[in-house]
Parts: sequence; structure tokens; C-alpha cells
Amino acid sequence: MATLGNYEYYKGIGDIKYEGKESDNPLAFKYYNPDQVVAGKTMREHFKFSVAYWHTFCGLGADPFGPGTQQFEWDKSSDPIQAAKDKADAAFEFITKMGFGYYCFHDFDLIREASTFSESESRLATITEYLKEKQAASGVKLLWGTANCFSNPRYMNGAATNPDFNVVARAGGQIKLALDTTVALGGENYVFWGGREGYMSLLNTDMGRELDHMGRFLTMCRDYARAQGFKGNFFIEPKPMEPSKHQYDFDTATAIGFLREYGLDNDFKINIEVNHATLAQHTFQHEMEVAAKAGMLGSLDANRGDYQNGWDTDQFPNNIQETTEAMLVFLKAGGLQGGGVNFDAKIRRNSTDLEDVFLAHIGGADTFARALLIADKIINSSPYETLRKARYSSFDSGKGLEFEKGNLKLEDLYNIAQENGELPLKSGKQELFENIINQYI
Ligand code: XLS
Ligand code: NI
Ligand code: NI
Repeated sequence: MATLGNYEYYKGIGDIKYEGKESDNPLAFKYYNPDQVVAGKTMREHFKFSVAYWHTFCGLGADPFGPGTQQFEWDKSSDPIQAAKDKADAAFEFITKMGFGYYCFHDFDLIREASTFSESESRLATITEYLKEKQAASGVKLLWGTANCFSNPRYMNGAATNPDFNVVARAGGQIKLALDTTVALGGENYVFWGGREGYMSLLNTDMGRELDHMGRFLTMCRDYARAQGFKGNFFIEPKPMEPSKHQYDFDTATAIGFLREYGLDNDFKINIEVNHATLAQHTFQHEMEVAAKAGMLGSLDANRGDYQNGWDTDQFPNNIQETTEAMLVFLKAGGLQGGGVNFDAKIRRNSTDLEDVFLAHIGGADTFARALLIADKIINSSPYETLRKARYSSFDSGKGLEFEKGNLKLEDLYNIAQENGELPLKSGKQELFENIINQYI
């Protein structure tokens, strides 16, 4: 297989273009028009769509009942360097044909991990040089890098929170290399998803000590990356469970509390994944709103869960209602801080045509684009914002305003309550709000 990048892996599929919603071409965008300006920015700038290396170029579709079904033409060579270069060629061909500007990876998505740490280091250095060339030739950039500190059996009891210091040190060594790789490739951000940072049973776990270790570990990672000149954001990606039963980064509120406790809140923001939100019994928009309030709405891992089961199915986004509500939060927050919309999503095990992964990304991008257009209209041309603000108008003047300014005491509230007597009920108008959203969809 060629390493010059001339070999075509996705044969017969050309560049994906915007054709508008009247188009019947399945291999065209219906809503995602990269250069269209919405709320002062192009769609390309709003979203910074990114392809996840692990799902799209590594994941073969295995499930607990059977092996993978994907027939990837790359990743076949027994020479790990050659296989990694072939995979990079396929990846850049796909990202370029999609017209997306970004990708994301785990260290050992890029190249197979070796049997020794030093050989892994040298493999990563080799593929980094190759990726630099691919990025320069295509203009595709790295949205974020991360380290896979959850697959290798050595991390079965955790990485930064492992009870064995030598495993913690090994994770540190691995993350140093992943940070070096990210910095070398001009990565705009760096993600920590604590796959095994949590526990299965409290009986064998010293939770306080493990959390202190995680705080110290992340501080070391930040200090090292800053010393290498890394200017981007660090992101925590919350997930409540799976693979651990209890994961320390349960949800956005928990992660923010953790970051503040360990003094990391200036450098870290949150990467919110739709399916992780729903696993935490939250909506996607709830998680976004919590992050936005803290000024930490960093990045999004776009996918969706399945309402009938309780695991991370990582399906491509297609829920327009959910995404519209999310885009309302997105626009009101002024967008993302440093991040983008990374499709952390995989096609189904029985989706085995070459074009399926294109259809999946087209659908995901169109869902976000359509939701953005709707949310923008709701904010600017519907009574939605006025109605929402009106619910709080009693805080805009008089005693309500004094309360917000901190000028009242509990005794003042007592006196106001005495004067007012019983109050008339005020409707929350939820059905009206829901109808407005539907009207604009
Ligand atoms: C898994 C996570 C993972 C992170 C990166 O559930 O979503 O893919 O995004 O480690
Ligand atoms: Ni993710
Ligand atoms: Ni996930």
C-alpha cells in the first residue's frame, strides 16, 4: 500500500458538498453550509467539526457477542509503522473529503502500542513526523489529543488513581508522550477522560486518597504542558460509569467541583458528551448549561444514546429536538471555549458499506447545522427570550433587585412575606415554551 498518500481508500466517493435541503443526493450536506454566517460566525467557525480517529479508523465494530465486521484496507500491514502511515492516509483522505477541519486521537489510535515503553515512544515520534506532513499538506488541524489509559490491562485498577504508585508513574510517562505528540502537532486542546479513574467497590478503595492523587497528577500534566509552551485548554470529559461502576468525573457539576478544589479551574474546561450526559440522568443541554455558567463550556463530543438501554451506544447525532435545545445554550453562551464538535460516534456493527461512515458524519453535521439555524431563529424572532426573561422580572427592580444585590436580610424577606399575604399562582408555561420550539423546528 502506498505511503505517499496517493492511494484512494474510499473509492468512488468524492468531496461532500452542501446542496441544500431540496437535494436528493445522500452524499451531500442538506443544512451544513460551511461558509454560511449564523449569529456572526460561519458554521465552520461555530462547530470546528472533528473526526474521532478511534471510532472511524480503528473501531472494527466488535460487540460482546461477536467480532468486528469492518473490513479496513489500512491497518493490515504487519509492520506497525507502515500500518500507521496507511491509516493516516485513509484518515486524511476521509477528513478532507468530508470538508472538515479537525481530528482527535488517543496516542495508540495513531500507531499500535509496542511491547516496551521505549519502543512505543519511538513509534509515536515516527508517526508524529508523518502526521505533521499530512496536516501541512491538507490544512487539517488537531482539535485535541489524549492518551488511552484505560485499555491496557495494566490500568485495570486505574491510571492516575491506581493504588500502585508504579502504575501511576507509568500513566504519567504515557501522558507525557501524548502531550508531546499533541504539542508537536499544534493541538489546540488536550482531553482527559478518566475511563478507569473510579472504582468498582468502595470496600477495597480509599476514595479520598485516590482523588488527591488525581488532583496532583493533573497538576503535574498541566505544569509540564505549559512548560512546553502549550497554550490551549485542558478538558475533563465527564462520564458517570462504564467502564468503572463509579467514575470520579461523574458529571459536569462534579468535575467543576473537583477542578476548583484542586486549583485547576483556570486551565481546565469541560468536554461534554451527549451520551455521557444521558448516562448521568441529565440532558445534554443541562450539562452544557452547567458548564456555561461556570465559564467552562469547552468542547462537545457529539453523539447520542439510545433511550431504551443504559450504555454508551455512541450513535451519530440525529435528534433535532435535543440538539436544538443544546444549540440554544450554545448560542447564549457565545459558543465553545477553544473546542469544537467532535463526532465521538460510531456506525452500527451492521453498517458495512464504505459510504456508511460518510452518511453518518453528514447526518451528524446536518443535525447540528439545522439545530443552530433553528436556535438562532428562536432567539431572534420568537417571543422565547422575552417570555423567559419575564418570569424573572420581579428581580429587575424594587425589592427583588435589592435581593440580587445582596442588600436584604432574612428579616426583610419576613416583612415582605407578612405584607404580601398569600400569593396568586404564576404559570411556568412549559407547554408554551415547548410549542415555540416545535413551531420553529
Ligand atoms: C469514552 C469517551 C472517549 C473519550 C476520549 O466513552 O467518550 O472516547 O472521548 O478518551
Ligand atoms: Ni468522548
Ligand atoms: Ni463516550
